[in-house]
Amino acid sequence: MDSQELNYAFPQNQLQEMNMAFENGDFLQAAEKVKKSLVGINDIPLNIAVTGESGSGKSTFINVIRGLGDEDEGSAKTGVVETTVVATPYSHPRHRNVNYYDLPGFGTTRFNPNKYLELVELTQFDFFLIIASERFRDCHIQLAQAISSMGKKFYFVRSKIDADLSAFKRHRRSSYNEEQMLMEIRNNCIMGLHAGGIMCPRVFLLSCLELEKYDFYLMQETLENELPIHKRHVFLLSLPNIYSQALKSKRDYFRTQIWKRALVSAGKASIPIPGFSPDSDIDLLVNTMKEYKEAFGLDQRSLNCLAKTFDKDINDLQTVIRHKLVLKEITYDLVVNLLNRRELTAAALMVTEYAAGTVPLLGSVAAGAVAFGTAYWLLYSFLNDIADDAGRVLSRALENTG
Ligand SMILES: Nc1nc2c(ncn2[C@@H]2O[C@H](COP(=O)(O)OP(=O)(O)OP(=O)(O)O)[C@@H](O)[C@H]2O)c(=O)[nH]1
Ligand SMILES: [Mg+2]
Repeated sequence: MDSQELNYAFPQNQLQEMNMAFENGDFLQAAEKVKKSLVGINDIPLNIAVTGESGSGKSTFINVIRGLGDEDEGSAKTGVVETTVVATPYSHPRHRNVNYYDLPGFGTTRFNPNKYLELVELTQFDFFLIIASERFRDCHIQLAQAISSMGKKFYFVRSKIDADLSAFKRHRRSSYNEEQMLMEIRNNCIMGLHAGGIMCPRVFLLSCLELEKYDFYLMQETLENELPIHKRHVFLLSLPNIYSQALKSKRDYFRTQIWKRALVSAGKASIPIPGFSPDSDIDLLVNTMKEYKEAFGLDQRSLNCLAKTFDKDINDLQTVIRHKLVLKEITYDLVVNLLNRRELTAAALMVTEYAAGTVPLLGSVAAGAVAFGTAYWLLYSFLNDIADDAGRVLSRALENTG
């Protein structure tokens, strides 16, 4: 490992952040301070209201965005007959603090948006998603205006794009052009909202049957950018792993957090083993590694779901996993074994030395500093392996899906 690699693994901005944590204290005080700042991402509420006309695909969307199929446990009921009659919260299977509220569908005639919105406690929502299928209608404008006038943000989702495209394909055989069709649909929605006085509306074209296509990534990016920073990561981590950018964004986010977890877990260390004392926080490392595995969809439940979504065999998906550790159950004993590996110790010493160049106080508790480097390198390399394998599994799942 050279300094360039170290600089990549532990960028200067994170070292500076860590230096600031040491501002008024030694190693143990810094670890204590960082521990307090590690607000569980699972404590930050994110409430998203999903609304739109009956049958537009609200419940289906709520299922797919939570990585669930229509028949999975905890899924919202969907169907061709009207199904959702009261606002119902559906929490994310891994992030219970992320709730999608399935609002009742409304009819397209004699729609009274204010009366409709009285049914729900508006203030609790971070934003609204208006789901519309087929053509743009007056009720969409009225709803968008009512939501905006109450000071809430909305995003307009034009759903069932797959159905539109196949209809176009059938009817305009010789002149069919997918890009052109998508543009027409998008412009129709934007112009409709403009006509209703909504400036710069955010419009996304989606298909719940092929969520990874069309504007889903654009929607993810836009929502992420427009959410307050503390909610941004909660949202990102709750997204399904169905396109490679989501994997990359998750990996980048987790990377920025490694030094904090490593510092806290090493904060209790008093003698090196060769890094960790029995009272160091190995559980934190165990939980962090489990969290990575779930966030990247490589736990059994998520792999099953992915296999189902893309109609693939789970065993086949697993054949592309290169890092053996990724398939193992993450336990306390496994982590202790890993911490004792010689290769890890050598890398850990380099990380420690490198970090101490910017954070001199890191060495104030010598064993702690070694434990820090060990934990850092363990999490860093595991995260890389997981992200790498998750990418490979996704490519396999997407093979031959068109
Ligand atoms: N082709 C296609 N069908 C979809 C899509 N999304 C939903 N559907 C179908 O549309 C029908 C209605 O979907 P729901 O999710 O139940 O619609 P809803 O908006 O929750 O309906 P209500 O609860 O009655 O308001 C179901 O048969 C879905 O399978 C999509 O993206 N593409
Ligand atoms: Mg419904």
